[in-house]
Amino acid sequence: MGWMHTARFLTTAAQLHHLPPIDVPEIAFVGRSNAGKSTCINTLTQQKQLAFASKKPGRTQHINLFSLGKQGVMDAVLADLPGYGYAAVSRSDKVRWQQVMVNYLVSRPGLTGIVLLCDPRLGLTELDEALLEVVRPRVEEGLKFLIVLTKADKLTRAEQAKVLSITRLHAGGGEVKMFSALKKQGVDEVAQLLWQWAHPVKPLAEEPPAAADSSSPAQPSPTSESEPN
Ligand SMILES: Nc1nc2c(ncn2[C@@H]2O[C@H](COP(=O)(O)OP(=O)(O)O)[C@@H](O)[C@H]2O)c(=O)[nH]1
Ligand SMILES: [Mg+2]
Repeated sequence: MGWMHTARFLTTAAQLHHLPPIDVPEIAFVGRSNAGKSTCINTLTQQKQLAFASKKPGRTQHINLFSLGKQGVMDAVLADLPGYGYAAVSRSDKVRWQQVMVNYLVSRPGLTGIVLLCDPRLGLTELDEALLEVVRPRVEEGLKFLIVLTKADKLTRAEQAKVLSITRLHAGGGEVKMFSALKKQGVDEVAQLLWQWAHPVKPLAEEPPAAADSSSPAQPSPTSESEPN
């Protein structure tokens, strides 16, 4: 989807309070280290340098923000949070990082949705479940939530169907989608959903009165400039 391809590096921060305030919807990508998060972001945005930006020395434990939207019209932000559960990290670093992540997920203003990346061969691990618990109150208040099961190409059709239904039982009101960067499976579906999160349809009550429609002949509107593609 063209919209996702507009992603470009915005800023990086080690602490929540160092992040700039953002006045457009923000969508966070989280997941265990090695779950396939970088590959997923690269595939969705068609830009290898984005995940590269997240890998630069000193930024591996940072929250990296990427802006979305045509030149000069940022309409959403992607936040890439470092993976958790990586064994070769000291305990104190793990605890410090978990605090940054929990603070972010609980209190970041403008956070509109969370994408949790998960390797379906592992399923939701203890750390993923802990994260689900942390965000549950915000999800109940309307925060969007999607679990992306990565590396689908490693599973048979039957295995995919099974892990999808099991994960849906644990998704707590969120959606679950299968994804393969290798086979480009689920790419358009995920991109479409994120577009919808960032561009919610206004409730009918806020639309102008429909009465004008019957009195004036309908004019075909000029081609919209805000199409996703
Ligand atoms: N077969 C397959 N391997 C994948 C896929 N996505 C990621 N991987 C591999 O999984 C490993 C971890 O991916 P990476 O994106 O670095 O994970 P991250 O630590 O969550 O950012 C790498 O070896 C990737 O090549 C996929 O869709 N299919
Ligand atoms: Mg990564």
